[in-house]
Amino acid sequence: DEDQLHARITAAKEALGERVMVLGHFYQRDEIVTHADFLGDSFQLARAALGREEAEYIVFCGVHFMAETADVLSRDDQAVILPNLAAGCSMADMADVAGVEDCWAQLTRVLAEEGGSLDTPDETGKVPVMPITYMNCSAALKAFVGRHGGIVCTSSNAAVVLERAFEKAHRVLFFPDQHLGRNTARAMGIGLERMPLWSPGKPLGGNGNTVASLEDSAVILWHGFCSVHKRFTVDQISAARAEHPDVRVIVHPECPMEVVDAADESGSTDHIRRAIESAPAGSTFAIGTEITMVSRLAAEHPEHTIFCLDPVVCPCSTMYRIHPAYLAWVLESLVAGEVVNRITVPEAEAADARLALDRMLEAVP
Ligand code: CIZ
Ligand code: SF4
Repeated sequence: DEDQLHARITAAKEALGERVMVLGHFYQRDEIVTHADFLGDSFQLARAALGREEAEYIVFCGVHFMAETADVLSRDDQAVILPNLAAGCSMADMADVAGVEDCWAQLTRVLAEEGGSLDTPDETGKVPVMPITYMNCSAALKAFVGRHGGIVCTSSNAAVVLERAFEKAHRVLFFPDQHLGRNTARAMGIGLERMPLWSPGKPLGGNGNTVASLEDSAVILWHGFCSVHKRFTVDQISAARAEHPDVRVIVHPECPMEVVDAADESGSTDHIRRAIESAPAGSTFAIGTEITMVSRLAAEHPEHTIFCLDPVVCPCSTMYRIHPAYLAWVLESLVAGEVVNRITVPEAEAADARLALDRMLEAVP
């Protein structure tokens, strides 16, 4: 049962001591978070993976792309372990290398008619297109971005990364999350008419693929989305305001544009956490992000009223797959000298992915 699992995890962690570091994402369940040496968003966790030199094992309680990123950034002799290999991310799965290569090839053909190549600077010194990927994607895609001069971003630094990109590129191809791309670009003053949507497998300019030419575009948006954040609606915000006139509505930028518009502010999970921690006691918050995190914030801050915008509780199903039984199993295996569920990114791919991650860390130190 739950108490037994808690005791087993605690004992295994104690036996391993400094040799193991357990990382927990904000969306992980409380029974996991209580064992985390470090809790954070994907960006903070990527950096935490760099931080603990004596750790031989990094047990990543989050989803697959996050564990891959930790492997890319950590030393070769540090093993990154994902307690349940079935913990993926449906948004990350919406962009694969074959699809993005195909997009790149089609855009190259469009450009070839105008003469040039996508990642070769023109007479202005800028490249026609720079690929930008949200952290929520496979290491293979980060490698694609690295090879083509692009940058990784997270929801806490997307604006800074896009600014940096436009210093060196006329336009960007942004994947996998259309909403983060659209919300960030719009906040920079880029008009919707300059943000065509790329639907993989669809012909240029047809069937939902609104990219007709490069000419008028600034941000080409990949069609991907987060199934959790896509559920939030403007009606939910109206209902929250009707019931709590003083409510402060904060949503994650993975939410649709009209939801971000109707909210008081939008920001990363860490932004949400800090906004709540710095508010005067007695504040009321309606939050548009994953329920597990919202419930934890509500429990940690009894001085405020905090609730999730979506009344139908819907956790991220893949984050939820990190059950304490898996954490107990991987830790006990380590105690027994066996490394299970190790996530390894091939070195050539890791080297290219690191280029794209390093450009982010350089833009946002
Ligand atoms: O939706 C996610 O998976 C988020 C917010 C990840 C992260 O921590 O940036
Ligand atoms: Fe992926 Fe959305 Fe879950 Fe985050 S909350 S891991 S983007 S499905």
